[in-house]
Amino acid sequence: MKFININIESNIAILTISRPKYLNALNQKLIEELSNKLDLIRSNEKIRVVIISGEGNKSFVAGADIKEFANFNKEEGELLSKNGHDYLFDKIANFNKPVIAAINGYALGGGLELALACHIRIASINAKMGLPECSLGLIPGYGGTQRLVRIIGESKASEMILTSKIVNAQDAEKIGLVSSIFNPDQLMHGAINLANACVKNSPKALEKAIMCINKNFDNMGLQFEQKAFGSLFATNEFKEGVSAFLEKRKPNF
Ligand code: DAK
Repeated sequence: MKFININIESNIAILTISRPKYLNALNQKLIEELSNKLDLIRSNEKIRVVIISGEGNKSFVAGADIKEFANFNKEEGELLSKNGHDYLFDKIANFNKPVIAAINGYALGGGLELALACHIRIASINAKMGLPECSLGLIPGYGGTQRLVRIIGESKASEMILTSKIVNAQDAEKIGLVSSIFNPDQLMHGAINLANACVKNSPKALEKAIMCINKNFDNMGLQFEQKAFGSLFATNEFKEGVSAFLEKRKPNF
């Protein structure tokens, strides 16, 4: 199965997440493939910037694949969280080149967390973003409780996480969740313009700047999040939340 398309345009690698039937939800194979592609890009000096987007005009990534983790227990949940961090989310956050998320529709749960791990986020005006995990009996497990707070501040982040609120592109720009918004047909053009602005700069300076920007980030918080995430897999509320999604009904907590 091939879930990631890669296009190289001069010094820019455009990675498109392609599982449109499921709104590009992240399963383990997709995470592994994206991780492998990033490993190849890391050591390719010709590539100076990465853009990540989703296939189609409806979704960037609608979250982690709920069907895949529906029957996980606590240990499997914790392991899934750790693997996701190591293979993908931390890899992107600490990447040696700028990574731009071009959010072209739904960025929910793990999908928004993927965008939060990127260094720059832009969105199309039809994008919708949120961390609805608490509505499934879970918490954001791929760094969302840490990175969202850091990016938009505790007040707005707590509101989004605790109410499972979904924000539109205009509000996301206002609160600094994305740096700019575009008409859908202009989004990739906007991302490439940003990428070209980075390409003009010194690659070594960009790598160090990313390291410095990340320096204050608290890894203890991420580890704590992994444990808390895993522990929820042992609860009946998680089973109810996920069953409700699969049965297309509202959960009864
Ligand atoms: N997982 C699996 N399938 C998904 C999905 C998802 N996150 N989102 C959508 N799909 C599937 C739908 O089930 C449907 O499949 P079929 O029923 O056709 O088989 C297909 O994609 C089309 O979706 P809809 O028919 O629902 O499309 P609508 O336009 O009606 O609605 C929607 C679009 C985005 C509002 C809706 O699909 C939706 O609410 N999706 C779920 C959004 C969500 O709750 N996302 C957060 C998921 S929880 C972890 C760390 C983090 C996480 C997990 C693990 N570890 C550390 C282990 C993160 C968790 C999440 O991301």
